Amino acid sequence: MIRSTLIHCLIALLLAAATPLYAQKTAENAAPTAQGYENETKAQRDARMAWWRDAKFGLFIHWGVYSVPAGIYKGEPVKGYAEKIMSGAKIPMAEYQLYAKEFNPVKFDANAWVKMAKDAGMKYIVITAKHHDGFAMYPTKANQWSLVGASPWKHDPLQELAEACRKYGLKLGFYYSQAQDWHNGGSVSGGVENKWDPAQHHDLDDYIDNVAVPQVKELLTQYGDFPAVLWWDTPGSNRPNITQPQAAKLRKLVHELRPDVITNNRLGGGFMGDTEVAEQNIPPEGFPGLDWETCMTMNGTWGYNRADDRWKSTEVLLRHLCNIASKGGNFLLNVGPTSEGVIPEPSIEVLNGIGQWMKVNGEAIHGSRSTPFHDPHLQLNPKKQGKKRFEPVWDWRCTSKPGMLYIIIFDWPVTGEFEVPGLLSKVNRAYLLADPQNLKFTQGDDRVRLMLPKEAPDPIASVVCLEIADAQAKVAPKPEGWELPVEAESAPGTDAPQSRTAQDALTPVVKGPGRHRKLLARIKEGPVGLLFLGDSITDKWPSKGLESWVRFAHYQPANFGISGDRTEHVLWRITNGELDGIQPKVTVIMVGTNNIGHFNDEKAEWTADGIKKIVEVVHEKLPKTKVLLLGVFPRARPKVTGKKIEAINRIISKLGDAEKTVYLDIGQKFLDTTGEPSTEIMPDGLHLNANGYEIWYEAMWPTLETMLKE
Ligand code: FHN
Repeated sequence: MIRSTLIHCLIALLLAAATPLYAQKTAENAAPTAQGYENETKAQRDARMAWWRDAKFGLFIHWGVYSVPAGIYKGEPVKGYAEKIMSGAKIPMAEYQLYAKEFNPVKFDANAWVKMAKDAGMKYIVITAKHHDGFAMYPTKANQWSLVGASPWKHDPLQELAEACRKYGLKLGFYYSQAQDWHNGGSVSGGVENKWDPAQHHDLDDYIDNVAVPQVKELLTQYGDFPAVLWWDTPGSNRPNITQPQAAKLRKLVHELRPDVITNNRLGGGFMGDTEVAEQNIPPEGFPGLDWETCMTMNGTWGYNRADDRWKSTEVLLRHLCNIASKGGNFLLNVGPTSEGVIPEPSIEVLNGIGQWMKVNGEAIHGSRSTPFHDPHLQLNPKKQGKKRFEPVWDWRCTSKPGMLYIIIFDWPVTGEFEVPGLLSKVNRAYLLADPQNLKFTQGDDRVRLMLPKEAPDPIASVVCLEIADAQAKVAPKPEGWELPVEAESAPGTDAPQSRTAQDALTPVVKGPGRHRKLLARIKEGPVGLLFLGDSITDKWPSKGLESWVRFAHYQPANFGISGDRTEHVLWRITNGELDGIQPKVTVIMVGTNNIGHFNDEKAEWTADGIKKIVEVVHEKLPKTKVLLLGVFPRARPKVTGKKIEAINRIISKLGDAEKTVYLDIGQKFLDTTGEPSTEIMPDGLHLNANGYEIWYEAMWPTLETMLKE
């Protein structure tokens, strides 16, 4: 009793002391926090995104002075991506600068590069204007660490590429490493302070104001209608670097100078951007409802590495293209040119191969939208433990356009008969993209049976067009009990967890010391669209192996549940600014259980009061969020009577105002027929097991989904 009274006094003091501070912070943040596109209507956004959505296939180019060492330092191969050799080998700045003197790409031919991309069926190019080594691949006025300032090659390849792109009808985008900059005072891998050369020690704010801001301004204003895309990178992968106000300065530039530019979700500071990025992987279901892109290397590196010959085949990359398109995404496929300006031959061969296929079958990719079918074409490999248990099945994929389905068949049937299951729309006509003659087919029992020629028109992938009677295909519903695997299909090592799956986002990051700080860093890494705030109830759930969490993935979820936290702790954390700067659309609050458990003598009013304060502070700190407040759950260990929980929930239910706070009591679902907490789903009397979480999900998802979609 005395203890809880003391705690409440302490909270009151903390709140009183902290109020002016966070009020002031909120005011400071107000201007840069503006998303810029918040007033954009759906029609405006659709118009702005139209070319990108139709493009489907683009070329990523990682090119810079790192192509001089090309993965080798002092005669030894350096582990990791070749473009990051400076940090990989901790090369001092003065020494690294010498590479610039050798960077003389006399064989660079912008027209040839763009034509190569066009012939491959690519519709846009994104090139590194500045990577983490800070070297500007264009003549910047911000400093001398650029092509013109430090290399013998006084060119502006961005300008030359822009002209070539206009000539060949492609869009040009710029990659800009806005937070990491190992030369100019930006952050470095492993943390802002983790620099390896005293010459690197500058202030991050100074770097943002005097390098990043002027350079981004140059990039946005010096290239006419380009860039069409601004591709941010590494806002802080598990390391706190760019802050919300710093990121806001860059976001503001884009908004003011080129609001039409498409940006990805990697700026940091809680800014969502326009497109989701999946790096080196293909999410099982894509990001339904969102614009997304998989970027991928052709071998094991982005920048040129002379020793890397792990080239993926045309077949593999073409299947990726079809697979990504079938999930509604874009494929940004990378090349790493040499310091002479030559794109490695194996890359060219693959692009030629894909280009030949696209000439015949490009219609199935360009302008297409995702498959209407539910099957993600993945199979479980029971022998594999942990990650990547699911493997893609290379049987077929589907893309769509109004009134048309494109069935892309990888595994051509020897029988000549191919079945498309689950199609309810009437098929009017079937034909191959490679041959417009009508194909015979029958339709019935929710499926279409196609009679195909014995020989596949293409050894890798052949496309059958189905003209259907409905603009949007009608398909059979998801089978009962069907669950989507959470693992991505392929995810070779990357230091970039920004493309977070639900599993990534909801799994507690680390155990042991510093866990809370790291968890927070991960949340701040953003963007966060859906925040769960709680105690062990949220902290523990991912360890239950729930594959259904992927259902949240589309909403950029983050989990800030800390085992053992009581309402006081949660309140203390958020009052003291831990969540400042993130802008979830919805915050789900699940607290209170620990208060009723640990302090059985705590009055219901007190617990309710703590929860009420949490809701208030969340609204104050995260002004754009809506709150889904779940009623306190019942518990059997130690036993807390239903009456007390009812009393708390009766009070907090009044917080629901249907506008910014929705209150939902789902506690009844966790009781057995006698009204006691069910040991079936709460074996320890306190925490839900996998079934319990499914019940929890079913009970709260309809409300949460409505709030997310509002
Ligand atoms: O560290 C970089 C890496 O070098 C490369 O640029 C990729 C491309 O997506 N992005 C970063 C890692 O996420």
